Amino acid sequence: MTKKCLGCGITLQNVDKLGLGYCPKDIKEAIYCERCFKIIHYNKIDVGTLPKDSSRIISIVNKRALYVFFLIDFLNINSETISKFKEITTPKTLIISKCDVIPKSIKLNKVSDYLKKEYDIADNILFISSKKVKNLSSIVNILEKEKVKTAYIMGFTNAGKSTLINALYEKYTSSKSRITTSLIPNTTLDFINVKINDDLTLVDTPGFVLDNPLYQTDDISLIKKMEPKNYLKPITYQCNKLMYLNIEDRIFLKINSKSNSLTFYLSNELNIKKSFKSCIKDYNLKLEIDDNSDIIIKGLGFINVKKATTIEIMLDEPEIIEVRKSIFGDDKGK
Ligand SMILES: Nc1nc2c(ncn2[C@@H]2O[C@H](COP(=O)(O)OP(=O)(O)OP(=O)(O)O)[C@@H](O)[C@H]2O)c(=O)[nH]1
Ligand SMILES: [Mg+2]
Repeated sequence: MTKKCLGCGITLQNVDKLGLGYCPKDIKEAIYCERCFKIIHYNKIDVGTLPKDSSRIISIVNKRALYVFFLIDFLNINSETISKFKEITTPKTLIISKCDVIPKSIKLNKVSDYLKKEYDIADNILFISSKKVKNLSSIVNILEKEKVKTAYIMGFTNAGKSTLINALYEKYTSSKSRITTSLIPNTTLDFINVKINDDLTLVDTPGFVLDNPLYQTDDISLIKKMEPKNYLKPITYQCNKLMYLNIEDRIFLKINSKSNSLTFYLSNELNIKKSFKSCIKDYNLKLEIDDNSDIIIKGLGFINVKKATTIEIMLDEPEIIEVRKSIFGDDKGK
């Protein structure tokens, strides 16, 4: 009989030391694989994860699930994450996770209206924080209303799916659930059923991977910086003449615009430098921006640009950039 790891859902094995699911103990006694043990205790891994076949996960869920909660964290709202949400054909709710990092001045109902309109979403949208245990009961209210006994929790890696399941488990059973959570991409490796009570089972699922080289890196220190830990403190740069901004010496912007302002909604830990002299020669992307638009950097966040202008950008992965009408509408959602 096979036994699965409590932390990541992978089948445990004690044959292949370098393979997923390896545990040095007798499998009968084991609870976690070695990879989960290392993530939990040392926050590190040395076993690569499987490339995630997102169409397989979606087709399984579309066949099996009666209800899906799809998590997207506030800084990761973009066409790629929303289009995955739309591939789910069962009844579903979009959950904007980690709302504890959204600045208080932003009106969530306005963001919700914007998402419905701009991304053409007809489903429920909830804002939750598993860390601060905010709004979690609304998830259960939906399940009770819809009379659903099993719900799948889906989304991109690091959206907070496993943290949400652990938080709900704790809230409803007063004991700890022990699914492994971490910033390491693809912490959860397979489906995990978590019985909350006789009427409710939640199913954790492996996260999708953004088509973003910043995420497909072994450089966990960059991923740690990308992840906001507290309220975002948006930084505004007033632009009156040719100005250059660069994020972490990886993304370079050239802004040639008078009386414009750019506000960065990124993790506070990312380093942004401003200068009036370019430190690079060429730019590989030229964006024509309309009044009050957001430049999205997939996986990182976005930059709100007040006035129409042309912005040149240099980065190794131009495909992670997209432009949308400001998520705050005309009044910054305030
Ligand atoms: N600020 C904040 N951070 C959160 C919240 N929920 C999860 N996180 C953090 O986000 C990171 C990823 O959380 P996980 O629950 O492992 O994410 P996941 O979606 O299960 O990721 P995969 O298993 O890789 O698909 C962890 O560092 C969590 O502590 C939240 O509500 N607020
Ligand atoms: Mg997980």
